[in-house]
Amino acid sequence: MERTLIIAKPDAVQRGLIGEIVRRFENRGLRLIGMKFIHMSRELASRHYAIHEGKPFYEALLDYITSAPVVVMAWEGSDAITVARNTIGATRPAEAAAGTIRGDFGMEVGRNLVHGSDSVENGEKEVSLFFANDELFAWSRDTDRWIFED
Ligand code: DAT
Ligand code: MG
Repeated sequence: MERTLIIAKPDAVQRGLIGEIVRRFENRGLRLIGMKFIHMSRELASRHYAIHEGKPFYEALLDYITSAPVVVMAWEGSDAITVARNTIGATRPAEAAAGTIRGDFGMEVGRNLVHGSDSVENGEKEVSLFFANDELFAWSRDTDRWIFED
């Protein structure tokens, strides 16, 4: 099972899209293992986006992600990284396919609504950056055998 960190970013929260975003991952079949409502500090945001440090959009990205509360979630599933990235859509909403979150609700890259981890390694790292072990739950759903083959 892979793990991915999903963030409903400030614009998603402000626009009342928390439920819509959660619904899409639930519908897909991913299993929620952690969730909280936080207002990210600049320190935490800079750790989360460390790989983008020095890029022209870096400061604006930190301003945006720290501008208002967000919902951080950890989701688990087979191929969770790929499944979540495909559910979210391309980084630039203008290029995101219809049917994806960004393709259905977004217009601009600096307001692209959702974060999803981009690799198995980063999924593990990002989940542990935002969640303590006792904030994550290993549980099985009664529907798991109808969603996962093994
Ligand atoms: P993603 O969020 O799809 O994983 P990323 O990791 O490349 O994309 O970048 C992180 C965020 O930074 C992205 O969601 C929006 C912002 N961003 C990326 N490229 C940008 C650019 N060229 N101009 C402005 N913002 C950008
Ligand atoms: Mg990324």
